[in-house]
Amino acid sequence: MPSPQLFDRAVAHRDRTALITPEGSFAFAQLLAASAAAATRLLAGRDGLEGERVCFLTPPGWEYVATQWAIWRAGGMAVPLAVSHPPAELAYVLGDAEPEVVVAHPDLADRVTPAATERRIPLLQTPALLRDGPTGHLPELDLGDPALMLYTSGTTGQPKGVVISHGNLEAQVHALTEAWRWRADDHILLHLPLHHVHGIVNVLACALWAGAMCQVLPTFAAEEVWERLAQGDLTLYMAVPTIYRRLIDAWDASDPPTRERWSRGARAARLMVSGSAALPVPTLERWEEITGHRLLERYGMTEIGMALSNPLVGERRPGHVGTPLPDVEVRLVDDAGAPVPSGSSGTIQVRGPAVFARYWRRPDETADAFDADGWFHTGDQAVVEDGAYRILGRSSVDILKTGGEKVSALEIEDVLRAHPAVQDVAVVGVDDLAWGQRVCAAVVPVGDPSPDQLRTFARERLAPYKVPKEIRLVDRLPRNAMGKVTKPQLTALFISTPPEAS
Ligand code: MCA
Ligand code: AMP
Repeated sequence: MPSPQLFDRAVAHRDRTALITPEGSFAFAQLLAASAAAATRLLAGRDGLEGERVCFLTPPGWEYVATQWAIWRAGGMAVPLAVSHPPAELAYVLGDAEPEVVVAHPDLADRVTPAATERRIPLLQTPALLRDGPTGHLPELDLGDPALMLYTSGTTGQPKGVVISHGNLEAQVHALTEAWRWRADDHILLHLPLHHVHGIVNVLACALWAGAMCQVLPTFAAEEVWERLAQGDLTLYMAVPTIYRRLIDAWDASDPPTRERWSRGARAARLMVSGSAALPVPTLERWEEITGHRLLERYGMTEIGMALSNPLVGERRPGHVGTPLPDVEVRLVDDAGAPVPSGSSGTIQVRGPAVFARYWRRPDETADAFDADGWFHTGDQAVVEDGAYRILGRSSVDILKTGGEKVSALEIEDVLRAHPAVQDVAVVGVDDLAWGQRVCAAVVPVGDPSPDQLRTFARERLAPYKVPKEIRLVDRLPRNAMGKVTKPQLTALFISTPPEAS
C-alpha cells in the first residue's frame, strides 16, 4: 500500500513558513527536523511504534504540531487530549486508549500525572521530547496504518475512540484541498480546539499539505480574531456558527471606524467556511452584510471527515450543505436501510476512502455503524432539494450539539445521577441562538441540592461544554406509557418557562 505523502510534500516546501504560533514562526524544514528527532526519541531504538497509542496534551501551537508529526513519523497513533478537559475526562481517555506514553506540556502535566501514574503509563514532558537530538531510521508508513484517534460522544454513554488511518486522513485532506482549491500562498487562522477533525484536518492538515501558512491562536477571542482579519493578509477562515455569531456581536458592539477597518480586512480573504453545526440563516445573512462573504457551509462528522459542501464557485444556498465532496459517496436511506425515493427525507449514509477504519476496541459498535456494503450510518436526517442537501437534524434526541461540540445527554445524565442528591435526571438540548443548542437538565432531587452545587459536581467530572447551562429541580420527569422520559415535552418546559419561574 502507498505511503502517506504529507512529509514528502513538506520537503518540497521546506523553506516556506508553515506555522506562526505563540512560540514563534517555524518553516516546514524545522517541523521536519524537530519531528524526526522526536520520533527517534519515541522509538527508543525500535523499528516502529506499530500503531501504539501516544496521548499528548499540549496547548495549541508549535509543540502540538511537532508532537503530532513525531508520533506519526514514529509509526504511532496520535491521541490528542483536550486542554479544556478536567482530569476525570483525561483519565477516561488514558484508561480507554492505553497509550504506551503520555506526552504533556509542563504547564499541563499535573492534569494527567495522577491518571498516568495510576495506570503505570510513562509521562514525557515536551521539553524532553522536543529537544535537539539525533535522527535515526524512521519506519516506512502505510496508508492503512492508524494515524489518529479522536474521541466522540455516542448514544451509548461514554465517548468512543474513532480510529482514523493515514489513508483516511489523506482522503479527507485531498477532498478539501481540491474542492476549496487550497494553494501554497494561502494563509489561515486557527483557534479551533485541536482534538476535533475541524481544527486538526480542515484547517491544520490541509494547510500543511498545501504548503500554506497556519497561524495558531491559543484561544478564541472575538476582538483578537477581528484584529487579525483586519490586517487583510488571511486568505481563509473557518469556524463554527457560534463563533460567527460571537464575531457578529463584537462587530455590532464596536464603533464605526473599528467596524470599517475590520470589515475591510475580512473582505480581503478569498473564502470563509462554516460547519460542525447548522448555520442559522440570519447568521449567514448578517455575516454577508458585514464582510461581503457568503459563508460556505459544509457538513461532516468525526467518523467521515467532510462529506457535503457548498460550491467554491457557484451558488451557496442558505440552509443547505451542498453536494458530495470528491471521492465521497452519500445517499439517504429509510429506517430499513433502503435508499429513499428522490425528494424524500432519510438518514445520511456515507462511503469512501475518507470514512474511518473502526471504533477503538468496540467491534460490535463498528459492525453496527456500517451496512453490509460498507455504508456508514451517520444518524443525521437530510433531504435533497434542487440538487443540494439540507440537514434536518439528528435521529437521536440524546445527541446534542452545543457551540460545535457534540455531547451525549446520556453521558451527562450518568454523571449527575451519581450525585447523592439526585434521584432522577434527564438532559435535553434546547434551541439557542448563541450555542445552537443549550445543554439543560431536569433533576428530581433527594433533599434540597442547589443547581449550582450540581453544576460544580458536573464541572469536576465533565468537559466544560457538557456542563448543563441550566438545571431545574422538578417533582417528576414526564414519561410515556412505556415509562420512557418524553424529551420533547421536557424541552418544551425549558423553552416555555423562564428559570426563575421554575
Ligand atoms: C465553552 N463553553 C461551552 C462551549 N464552549 N458551553 C457550551 N458549548 C460550548 N461549545 C462554556 C465554557 O466552559 C464556559 O462555562 C461558558 O461556556 C462560556 O465560555 P466562553 O469562554 O465564552 O467559551 P469559549 O471558551 O470562548 O468557547 C466557545 C467556543 C468553543 C469558542 C465557541 O466552544 C469552540 O471553539 N467551539 C468549536 C468546537 C469545534 O471545533 N467543534 C468541531 C467538532 P462556564 O461559564 O460555566 O465556565 S465537530 C467536527 O470536528 C466535525 C467533523 C465537523 O463537522 O466539523
Ligand atoms: P462530530 O461528531 O463532533 O464530528 O459532529 C458531527 C455532527 O455535527 C454531524 O453528525 C451533524 O449532526 C453535525 N453537523 C456537522 N456539520 C453540520 C452542518 N453543516 N449542519 C448541521 N449539522 C452539522
